[in-house]
Amino acid sequence: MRFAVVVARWNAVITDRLLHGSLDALYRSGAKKTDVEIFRVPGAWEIPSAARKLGVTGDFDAIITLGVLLRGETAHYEAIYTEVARGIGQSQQETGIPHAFGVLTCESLEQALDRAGLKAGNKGFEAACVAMEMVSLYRKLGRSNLASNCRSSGSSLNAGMHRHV
Ligand code: DLZ
Repeated sequence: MRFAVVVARWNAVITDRLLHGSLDALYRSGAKKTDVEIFRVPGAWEIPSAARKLGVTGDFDAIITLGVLLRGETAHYEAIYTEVARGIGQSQQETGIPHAFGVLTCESLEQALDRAGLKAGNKGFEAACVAMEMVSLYRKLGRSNLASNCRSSGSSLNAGMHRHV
């Protein structure tokens, strides 16, 4: 599995921790350093366009997006958040490559720290786990789609239904 991690520099004290969590999850699960590439962008706003650029290269099986938006300190917080979330989702749909959403939206720096490894787990770690799970699922679906195509050209009309992956 090959992963791109897109990480915002804004609020780096938090995003560095998220990145650390993501790398921890990937390496513990057997990823090699050469399987993971890190791409830094100025802020969360830039994540979707970078993710899409990376997605269309076809070089990666999944993209992990990491950033932090702090409500109290971010002008037009709702507008930025909505656009970032929409853009990441759109990139995922358009490229067909799973994008794990690790962009925190927090009320305060303290809350963000909690979610970046202090008290409430590390959302970067969780995003990386989601990315690995989705790559694995896509691979299974890819195989089972082929299998069901073959079956449906045979006798059973229901081939491929009730599959559990
Ligand atoms: C401008 C801005 C603000 C106010 N707040 C945040 C934030 O909380 N988190 C974040 O990742 N980025 C923030 N930015 C920067 C924008 O995402 C973007 O990088 C700049 O507006 C330049 O396009």
